[in-house]
Amino acid sequence: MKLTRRARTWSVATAAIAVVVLTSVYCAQKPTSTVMSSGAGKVYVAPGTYDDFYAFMSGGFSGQVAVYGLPSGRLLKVVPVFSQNPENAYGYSEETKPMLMTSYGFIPWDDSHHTKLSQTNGIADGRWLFINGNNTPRIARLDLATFETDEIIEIPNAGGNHASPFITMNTEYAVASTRFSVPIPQADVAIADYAQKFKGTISFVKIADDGKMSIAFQILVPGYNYDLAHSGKGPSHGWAFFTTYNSEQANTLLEVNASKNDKDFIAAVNWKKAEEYVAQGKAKDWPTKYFHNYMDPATQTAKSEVISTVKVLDPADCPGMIYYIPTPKSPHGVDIDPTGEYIVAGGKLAAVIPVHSFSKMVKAIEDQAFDGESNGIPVLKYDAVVAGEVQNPGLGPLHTEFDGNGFAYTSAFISSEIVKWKLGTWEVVDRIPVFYSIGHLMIPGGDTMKPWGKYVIALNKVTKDRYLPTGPELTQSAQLIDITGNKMEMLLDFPTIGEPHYAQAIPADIVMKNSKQFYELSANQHPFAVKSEAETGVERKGNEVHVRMSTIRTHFAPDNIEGVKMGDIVYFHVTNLEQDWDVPHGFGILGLQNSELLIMPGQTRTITWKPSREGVFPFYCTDFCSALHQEMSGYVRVSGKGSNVQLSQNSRR
Ligand code: K7E
Ligand code: CUA
Repeated sequence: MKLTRRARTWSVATAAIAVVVLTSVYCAQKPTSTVMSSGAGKVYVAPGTYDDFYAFMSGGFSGQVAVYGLPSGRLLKVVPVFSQNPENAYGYSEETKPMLMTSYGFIPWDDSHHTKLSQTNGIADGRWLFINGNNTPRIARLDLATFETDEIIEIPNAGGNHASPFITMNTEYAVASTRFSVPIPQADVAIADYAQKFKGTISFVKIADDGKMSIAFQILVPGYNYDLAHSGKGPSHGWAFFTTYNSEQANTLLEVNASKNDKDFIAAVNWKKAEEYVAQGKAKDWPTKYFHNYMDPATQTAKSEVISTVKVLDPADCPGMIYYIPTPKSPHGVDIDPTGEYIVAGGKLAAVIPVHSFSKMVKAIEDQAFDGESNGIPVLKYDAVVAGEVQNPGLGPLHTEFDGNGFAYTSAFISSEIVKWKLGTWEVVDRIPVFYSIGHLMIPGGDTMKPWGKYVIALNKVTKDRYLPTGPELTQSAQLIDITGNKMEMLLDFPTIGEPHYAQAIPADIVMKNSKQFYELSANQHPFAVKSEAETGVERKGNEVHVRMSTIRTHFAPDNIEGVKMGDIVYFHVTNLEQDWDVPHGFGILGLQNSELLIMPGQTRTITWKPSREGVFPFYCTDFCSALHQEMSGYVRVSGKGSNVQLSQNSRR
């Protein structure tokens, strides 16, 4: 019976694919493979066994990070970063709301593109994951012991934090630059004055030994668009590289007006020199306002600091700090090979992939091999810096990663393929179609000094005809490709959350050994924490009712509360008394306007509720925690404003 049904499903699916193949513009590239292809064994992770890698994919406009296992493509967790998430009350609970505070107010979403793992000696170390908020400029840090967002810092003087957060090889800095130039400092000016009044900034965000971020300094740069970045490594450690487009400084119809110049630039920034200039007092303290939000580990509550000044360096005062490398044409990605010598640009409108040489760049600077300057910044001679050009690299090259064996892999957006080429000879040695319109690609460790290789993942923008249709919006998609042989081999398609721009992966054992199983109840210093049911209770402060509640399999304490009145705001401070792995409890009450709570063992979480009518309101645990989960419930009685029902509860049993 089962088999028959399955066979029928397959034949329907096959017929559907046949129709699509006949009608699709992509049909020429469509492979005939099915689940029975040779890739199946290579991605099969048997039930009860683990994947080899964690892959951290940006969620794009979902503002989240999605964690997948490789090679299976199984979704392990979605971590909310810039977006509120009612699944676990992130951004709704009183403890996490401050994480989303910015100088623009409370911003519960963002467009996040680039995940970056912390590094030690140029190798991903599994401590933290960083990710940018593009729209409201921010950088977040996730703690990989808990897979939770631990810190978010706002980037001032920026008009979109796209080229971010590109970590230096010992996690000294996360570098970031503004995608859009804007008046800096912001001002009410005519948009037509773009070329005179708009500027960009490049920011260096210092990362302390405990992970804490602070803005060390910013560099004021000409008003181009700064697209992507990578920090140097090995010999190029101490430098960071940023692509630019719109060196035309157009402020309208950029598709035409920012595509005129044959070459734009890669900005090469000597940040060690910048540090010296800061130490010499060359930076000016500019008034500004930005938020720095971080989890206080003792109370498990996010705190917001508002910072009112930032150090700004002007290249005019700082010779030798920044150079432009001419690069065809409107380059998107800039990627540094594992040796730190080659600087690969993804010139999305260029016919070749230009590869610059770091050592030639240093020599060109010594020799003063300049081609004039652009808005005060010296422009190096292209021929003095370029190491080679990859011919026939596919149309619309965007991003490059490396396998550590001397090969580079570049995504080509327009021709929907990954092109493999050899560093040094620049010859293309293999290419594979991807489905469709690839943006980033990712090799585990593929932008570090020690790629783990094995796979390349294509992160695709379009999936037309690859999956069962789901209405106007189709799933986003990743594809897993084996790169262990001479020829790339397509293994697996799997859907992703949001739009995955970039991703990073790391061997599982580096991360899983640090994984936290629960929070120590004895270390919980939350002001409304309870360590036992004896400490639970209710308290009125004006129209605020504070409930100190505990939860443990399989009851709440208290579970009957009376004396709440219309006009009150009830704060449910719920402590999960469990000290065991994988036993969160939930909390929801009829008519709760914001979100349920999900409370990890040992943690205290607070949600507020404003009763909207008189009556008796059930609350219950939302997470099926035990055989008596359905019994985990209680009632709150809400009386009229003038009622004389006394505030009471039944917990101290
Ligand atoms: Cu190419 Cu935002 Cu890194 Cu997307 S970006 S693809
Ligand atoms: Cu606790 Cu269900």
